[in-house]
Amino acid sequence: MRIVVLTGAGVSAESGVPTFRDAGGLWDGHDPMTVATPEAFDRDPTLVQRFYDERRAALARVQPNAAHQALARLEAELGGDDLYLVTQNIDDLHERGGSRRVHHMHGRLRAAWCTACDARHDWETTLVDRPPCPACGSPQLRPDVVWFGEVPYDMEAIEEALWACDLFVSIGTSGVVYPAAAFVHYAIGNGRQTLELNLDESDTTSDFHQSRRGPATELVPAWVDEVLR
Ligand code: BJW
Repeated sequence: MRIVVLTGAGVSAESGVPTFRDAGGLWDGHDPMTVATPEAFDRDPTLVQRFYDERRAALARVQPNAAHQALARLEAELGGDDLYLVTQNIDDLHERGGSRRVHHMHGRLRAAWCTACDARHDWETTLVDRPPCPACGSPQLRPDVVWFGEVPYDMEAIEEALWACDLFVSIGTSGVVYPAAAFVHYAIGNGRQTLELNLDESDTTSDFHQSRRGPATELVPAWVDEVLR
């Protein structure tokens, strides 16, 4: 069976990474447009770099949880070709949980992109101090993440995987942000089965064939057990 899994902030919530839109989340009471658009970056690069520098530093204080580990077990037992794992998350908890192939459609916190020469680099430290690009020396590095109005990564490959799969599973995402929110419609339009695993109802819950409510650390290992039984 070929499976496409889409994860969102909810899969990392129990590791201590804040979600965006839940109470107490990164954007609770804040306008995302002040930090998550190219216009915000042009207007106030220091504010935006600090926001991402702090989140990058915070990665050192969190660990993958049972949901990340269960998805790594699914990949190992199904075989890499039968699981396509795409995440909207910019953290690296899937990789640290053991997943080998992770498609980061909204980019990665631990990567920097040089807007002068277009090179991308793994990046562990800060960007607010305008370090030189290791490739061209220009101090024009930004976080390698996808902001509103930018095109997410790997879209062609994701659509191919959705077309070729038997089952699409969405885990811990509010279904508010496109194009990820439309994956369920794309999968259903192609006649695929769909399942949602989420703590609360999402904007797209009613579109799935089946939806289960609960924390990812319980729902995901239980679902993986079912698939591998
Ligand atoms: C748990 C849990 C637990 C909690 N267990 N569950 C009008 C209509 C339609 C679209 C548009 C429109 N106007 C503009 C657009 C497009 C726009 C968009 O979607 N806007 C909407 C706001 C309307 N999208 C874009 O601009 C995208 N680009 C684009 O469309 O390009 C065009 C194009 C596409 C395709 C091909 C060619 C061209 C880009 C979107 C980029 C989003 N970037 C961000 C920031 C990334 C960097 C960063 O991290 O700072 O990505 S926004 C933010 O939202 C982040 C997330 O990945 C994304 C989704 O958030 P997520 O993961 O769903 O988190 P939450 O907090 O919303 O939800 C958490 C969920 O977990 C909840 O449901 C909880 O219940 C659950 N949960 N604890 C299980 N323990």
